[in-house]
Amino acid sequence: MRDAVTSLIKNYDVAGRYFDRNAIDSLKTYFESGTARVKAAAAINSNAASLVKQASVKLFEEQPELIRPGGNAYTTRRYAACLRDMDYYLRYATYALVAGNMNVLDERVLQGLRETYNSLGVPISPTVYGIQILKDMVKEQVAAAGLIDTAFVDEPFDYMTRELSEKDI
Ligand SMILES: CCC1=C(C)/C(=C/C2=NC(=C\c3[nH]c(/C=C4\NC(=O)[C@H](C)[C@H]4CC)c(C)c3CCC(=O)O)/C(CCC(=O)O)=C2C)NC1=O
Repeated sequence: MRDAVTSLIKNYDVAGRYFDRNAIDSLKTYFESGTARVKAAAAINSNAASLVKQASVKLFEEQPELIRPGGNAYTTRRYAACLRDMDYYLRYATYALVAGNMNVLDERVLQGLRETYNSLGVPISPTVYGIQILKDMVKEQVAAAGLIDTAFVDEPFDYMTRELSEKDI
């Protein structure tokens, strides 16, 4: 698992080089945005359960066939699995936000996920839509916590969306 700093070090170590101008600039950017990252994580953590709940309500309102007989989230067990997955996406997104690097998502969330979903018939496109709903709700939450620029919050959610959708749909 890597963060913005360890991944930079790794790249420069492989080349046997001291940090150059680019490296220093990216370190600066990372440390200057540090407080905002931590604030965003705090805003998410204190509302995680309700963010997941609200996002799933919205998903099922817009795509009610998911929770009807024949839908993949039909039955209490599968409904609960779906909410649990949304919770995973939210929690790992906060890790990636704080790390300033998406590596944790590759290693802990995305590896083998599409194959698992495909073999269980979990539909990718509504899942991706659920991740986007989560993103929008998180951004509102983070803005309400007083952060003005919330654009950086997009990255982990968009990353998971891209990686999940890539070779499928
Ligand atoms: C931490 C990383 C991690 C992830 C991401 C993860 C996902 C994950 N979701 C699963 C199932 C599932 N995932 C869903 C999710 C959904 N169904 C829908 O219709 C919706 C679109 C969607 C919710 C948004 C459902 C319903 C199942 C159960 C499917 C089944 O067993 O038939 C499974 C199969 C095993 C199980 O049921 O626990 C995995 C591994 N597990 C992990 O350890």
